[in-house]
Amino acid sequence: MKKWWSGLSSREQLIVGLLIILFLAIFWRKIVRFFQDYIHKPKNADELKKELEENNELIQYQKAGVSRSFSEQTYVHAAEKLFNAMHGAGTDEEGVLKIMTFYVKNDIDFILLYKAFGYRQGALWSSSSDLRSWIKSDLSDYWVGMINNDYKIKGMLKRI
Ligand SMILES: [Ca+2]
Repeated sequence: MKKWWSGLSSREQLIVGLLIILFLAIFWRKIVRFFQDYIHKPKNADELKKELEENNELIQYQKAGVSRSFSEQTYVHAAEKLFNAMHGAGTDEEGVLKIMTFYVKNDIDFILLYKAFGYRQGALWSSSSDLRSWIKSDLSDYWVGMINNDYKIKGMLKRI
């Protein structure tokens, strides 16, 4: 590789360099997306379903007469939206609040969304953390309070 590179004239090196830059510029979003997916490994609805079948807490709530508001696929989708709203520089606080209150109408919904989010890494060098940690580290107490207040009003036991 090194030999091949030094065998090129400076004009050829320039052209190859420009082609590489052009390639990166065109496919940058896809490359980033590939690594993001690789890092946080989004769940699919079937994986979530399997995980929930063995969840004792969920079973307890179901016995108490609480039932889910949406399908597994919806929570997988909502978890992706949450991740996109918090991930990277800046955070869409209002977006997070909307998702956390619209898709969570009871404690079972919270468990489904929490499980769908799973443990995610913000960057290659950071450790993965759950939905609670993500929200607490990305949003101020004000926004966390708004979400928790909504849960309190709904008579839920769960809090961020
Ligand atoms: Ca952020």
